[in-house]
Amino acid sequence: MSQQTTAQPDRHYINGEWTDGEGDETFESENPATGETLRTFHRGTQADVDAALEAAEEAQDEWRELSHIDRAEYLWDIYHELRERTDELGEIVTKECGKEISEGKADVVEAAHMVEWAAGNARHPHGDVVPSEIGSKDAYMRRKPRGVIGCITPWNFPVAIPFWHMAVSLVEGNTVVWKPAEQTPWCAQIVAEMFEDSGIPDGVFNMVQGFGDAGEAIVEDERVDTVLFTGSAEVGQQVGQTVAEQPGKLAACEMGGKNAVVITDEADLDTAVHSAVMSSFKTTGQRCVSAERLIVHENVYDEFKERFVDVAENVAVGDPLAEDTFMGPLVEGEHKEKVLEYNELAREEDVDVLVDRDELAADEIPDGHEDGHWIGPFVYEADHEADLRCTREEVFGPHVALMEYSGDIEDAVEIHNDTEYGLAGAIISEDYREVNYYRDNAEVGLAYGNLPCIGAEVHLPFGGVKKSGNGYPSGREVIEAVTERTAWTLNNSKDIEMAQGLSADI
Ligand code: UN1
Repeated sequence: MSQQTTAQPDRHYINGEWTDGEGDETFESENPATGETLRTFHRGTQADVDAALEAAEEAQDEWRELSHIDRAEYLWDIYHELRERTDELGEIVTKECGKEISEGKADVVEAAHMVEWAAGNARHPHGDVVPSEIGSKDAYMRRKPRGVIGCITPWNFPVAIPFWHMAVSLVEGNTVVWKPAEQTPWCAQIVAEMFEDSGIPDGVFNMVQGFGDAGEAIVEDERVDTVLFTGSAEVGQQVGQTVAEQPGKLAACEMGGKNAVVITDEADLDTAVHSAVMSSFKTTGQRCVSAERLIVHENVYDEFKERFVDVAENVAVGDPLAEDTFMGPLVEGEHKEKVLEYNELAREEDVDVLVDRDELAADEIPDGHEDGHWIGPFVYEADHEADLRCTREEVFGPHVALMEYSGDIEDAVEIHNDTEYGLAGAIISEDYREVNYYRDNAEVGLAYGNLPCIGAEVHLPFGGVKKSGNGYPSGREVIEAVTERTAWTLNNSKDIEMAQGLSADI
């Protein structure tokens, strides 16, 4: 594994070379649990993105000539490395983004699954062969790579999400330019080292470290054929707009949510409490699929509230490297400020606060972790009818509203869907009619029954509706965003016969 043993900052990986890039600024990555600086990196500029795109374009012709199986060979090497180094890399994920250690490792495992899926598909290709309406014709669909794929990824899954974007793109014959999140550059450095070790041809994979300006340079450049973006709704909307102004370019964006779990009066309350705690507090609420609304039937409301509040009061917040920690810190100080502001907004909006762990008790913060970005659960009761900002806007933290409903499943789903977002959600009920009603009517891309609304598997589509996204930059659906489909029709006769009864007489 790379150790930053000298004072030299880590570099970008462009055209098969490690480079300082054109800029002279550097930035640091921080351990959010301790505040310590982990490593220093060169900050990418537009000129670096330009060099990376030039390399990616150059590499296109030879890369697309290889078979899927030959391209997948490079990814199999990476797959084995991810598997062999899961514990070590999981620890680095935890150190750099603060997720507790089982989550750090799961991030690496999810990356391995994605690579396995993409590379495995090379041996198990699917296609469309369709009968022509004319007996003497054959017709089928051929996929071709779109070209250069720009990948912009978030910090909360710093290993898995880059592979969501890149594994399928590369196997399908595209070349990539990747701008990782500025909060997790060390994880990105290691991923880039894996590509280097795999011996993938120069220019096929390029990585430029940096901030939003480097991401913007990718989105704006006409050499990029598809942009894959996972991140905030605000930035995703800008990406979508910029790309829409460039004819022929595509964007697949997956953004945030104001996700909800519906708990009906047919729910098993053990399942309900467990699912709600996982949905709201795992990853300290920092998944785009995390739940910030719990919609609970009046008949079970009081009992659920008592049990949920009890767990929220006691759930272990602390050193993410310790095995018994449930919630690590928030990713950075600026983000903690934002979450605290939303908690304050909720108080100003006059909700009933049930759990307030903004200030952790001194004995909850482990020694040596005083500078971490700590926060505990914030739980409150809010009336859906009151239409409060705190129940409408995404917070991305352990901030959750309990909302009581009366009536039947239709009433619950109406509240569930009354949001601009539509990423993930869950229903907890033992009544299959309610569960099926939810499945068919919940306006979300990821719906769960008797489960938390987090924890998707990579071989399923992952994306949202409404403000949560305009495509699927993940799982098997990436193939649609990174390939052109040519409809190929071949005449097996000497005569030309046309479809739709069109006359071919001349
Ligand atoms: C995210 O929420 O930002 O479904 C990604 C999950 C993970 C991926 C989450 N597999 O919870």
